[in-house]
Amino acid sequence: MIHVYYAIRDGRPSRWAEALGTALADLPVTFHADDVDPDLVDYALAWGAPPVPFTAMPRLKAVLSVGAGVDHLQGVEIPAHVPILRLVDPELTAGMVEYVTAMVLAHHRRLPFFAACQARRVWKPRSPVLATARRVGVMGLGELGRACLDALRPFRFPLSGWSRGPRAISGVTTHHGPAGLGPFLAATDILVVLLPLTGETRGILNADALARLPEGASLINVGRGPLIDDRALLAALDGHLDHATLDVFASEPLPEDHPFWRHPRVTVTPHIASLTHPETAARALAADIRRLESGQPPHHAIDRERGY
Ligand code: NDP
Ligand code: OXD
Repeated sequence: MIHVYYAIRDGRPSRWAEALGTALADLPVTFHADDVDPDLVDYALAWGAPPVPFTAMPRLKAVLSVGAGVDHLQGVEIPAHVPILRLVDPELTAGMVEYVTAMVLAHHRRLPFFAACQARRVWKPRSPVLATARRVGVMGLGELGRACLDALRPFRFPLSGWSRGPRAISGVTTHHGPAGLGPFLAATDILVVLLPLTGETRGILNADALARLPEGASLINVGRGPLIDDRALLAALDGHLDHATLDVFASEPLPEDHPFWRHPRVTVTPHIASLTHPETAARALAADIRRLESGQPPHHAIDRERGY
């Protein structure tokens, strides 16, 4: 028997039980939501600190993040031999592509500016910048960043990207590492932030980095809130930056008194850029469970040294 434990304090265990039951229908699987015997657990679904410590599960074969990011497990003790698997699901990718494409086009066509004009009943036509002159840069060239670049290609924006190591992507100017960051930012009019939150990326968009963005640039953060220094961003929005669309925040829910809520150059969405659907995510996670059960390495284990 394979024992899967829903090690998440809230959420919808019954949806996951059904979805995993379907995805692993040919295997003998028992799903536990509450009152699990830690001695039994083979696989734990995780989002944040678990109700029962992972270190108390002697048979644990993997911790499976129900999201693409694994920063929610920072500080959670997980034995070194237990792999941490993250979610790579075509539907999660599709959701992110929809959001990023919608927001890049909204920034390109200055929809936040026209919405502000409408609120004041002001008729202020502005000639749109040609797409071929609007440089879009994506920070993070992983599963999600690359898919967003693919979706943006038909609009004819000059595209660029930045990653940790070198990446070659057809039709995209790529930069990497600390040395590549300044030149990348300096040539970006619409910045899409799709980095994971790690020790290296926390606060990466500080005042110096934001100052590299050209006059009138805007940014869309769908990675994680602490990638950006909030105060530096607010200062930049009162200066050379045109707009920020923020889906993720250092503290979620965004506190009621946070200046982002009322800032005229900020659009807030409540961490909905792409949501996990248990029905499709279970298929993706089940694929790695199968691999582990048949003695093969999983496809989506993170590198614990790098943190993503
Ligand atoms: P991946 O792990 O596939 O890709 C991560 C990318 O970031 C890689 O290109 C990697 O570089 C780059 N990177 C990591 N560290 C650094 C660094 N120090 N310097 C430069 N580049 C770096 O992640 P995904 O694309 O699947 O997901 C990205 C993030 O999106 C998630 O971690 C999560 O935080 C966020 N997310 C947000 C959602 C939302 O609803 N807002 C939904 C889903 C995810 P390299 O290629 O060299 O390894
Ligand atoms: C994720 C998220 O990481 O929902 O999947 O943010």
